[in-house]
Amino acid sequence: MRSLLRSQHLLSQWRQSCVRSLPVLISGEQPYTGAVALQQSEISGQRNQSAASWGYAAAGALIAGAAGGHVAHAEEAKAHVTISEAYAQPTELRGLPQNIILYQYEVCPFCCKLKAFLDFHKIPYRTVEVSPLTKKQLKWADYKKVPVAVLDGEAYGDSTAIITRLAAELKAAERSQDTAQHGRSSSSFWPFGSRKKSTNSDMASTAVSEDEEQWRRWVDDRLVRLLTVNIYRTAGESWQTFKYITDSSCNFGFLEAEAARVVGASMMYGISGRLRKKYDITGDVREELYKAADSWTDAVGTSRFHGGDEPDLADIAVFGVIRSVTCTDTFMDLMHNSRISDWYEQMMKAVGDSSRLSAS
Ligand SMILES: N[C@@H](CCC(=O)N[C@@H](CS)C(=O)NCC(=O)O)C(=O)O
Repeated sequence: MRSLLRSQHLLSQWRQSCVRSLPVLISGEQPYTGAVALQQSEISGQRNQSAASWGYAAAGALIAGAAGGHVAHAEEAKAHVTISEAYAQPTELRGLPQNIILYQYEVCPFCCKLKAFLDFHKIPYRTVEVSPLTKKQLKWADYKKVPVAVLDGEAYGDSTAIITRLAAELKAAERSQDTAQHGRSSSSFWPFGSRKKSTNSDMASTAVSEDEEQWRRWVDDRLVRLLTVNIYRTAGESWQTFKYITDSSCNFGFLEAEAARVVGASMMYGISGRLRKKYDITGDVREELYKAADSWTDAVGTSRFHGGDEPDLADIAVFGVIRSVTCTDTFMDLMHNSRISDWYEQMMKAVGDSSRLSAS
């Protein structure tokens, strides 16, 4: 199987996914029913996602400063973005949202983690690409990090908390459907249209065990950080990362993109040592990443997924953040030098095509 993953076909598939990702602008549906009237051009329907990470915002702010940009936030009242405890089951369920708008950076690992969840469950969503320079798309909100998910008009922040909420909603909806359909086959249930998996396996995939939660924490506390220090490890890799970041966003003009590459890549390379210290990553960062990937592979064991026959939330989290760096040397090295590639390939197949809505 590993040799299959390393075949030319898959390598070229990964590479192709790196050049297919520029934004497609879509319909003018209003994503947020509160204070914001969003411009059509801000809603994007990108079908593909991949690549890099956190330095995005830091560099964006720096470039805005370097270019003399001034981020002016209006004084008007901000709409509240709810940040729940990341792993706590929501106390109140509102029903599966029919309209999901994701405010995101295309390549942010936390956003990619959330998109992996939505893609796997075939939950349709639209995206709004946030400008790291001005954050103007989030000026209505009292929380400025991405992702922010607007679920039927209510705004939520923190990728893990949003996934926890949606997984609980999904489970509750499936349970009530099972009850309603008692005595009949429930395999046709899916509130969002075409569905490729059966209800029972989906319920299993949203069950939360202690082990699953531990690995989800590991993704946020360790894996994302390891990926971050790796994609800025050398000057060349830092440049590669920023090139992908700017190519993936519709919010960089030509000069801004050039400035972001030069300033952002140098800055992130310059502070990569400090980041390692801050994240307590000692030793060779690539080796540490391979070790982390192998420890995950060991946790998956002989099953197809950590969740067994179906991915669980830990599988989805690990997959989502790794997919965010698809276009980097870090990704290719990771696939070649750790034992994670078989699992990753299974995840690619399980998640399938994106459920992001394209132009209507
Ligand atoms: N715990 C949050 C972390 C989100 C986060 O740090 N996002 C970064 C982008 S990768 C961000 O928005 N940083 C602040 C900024 O851009 O100003 C989550 O899981 O959603």
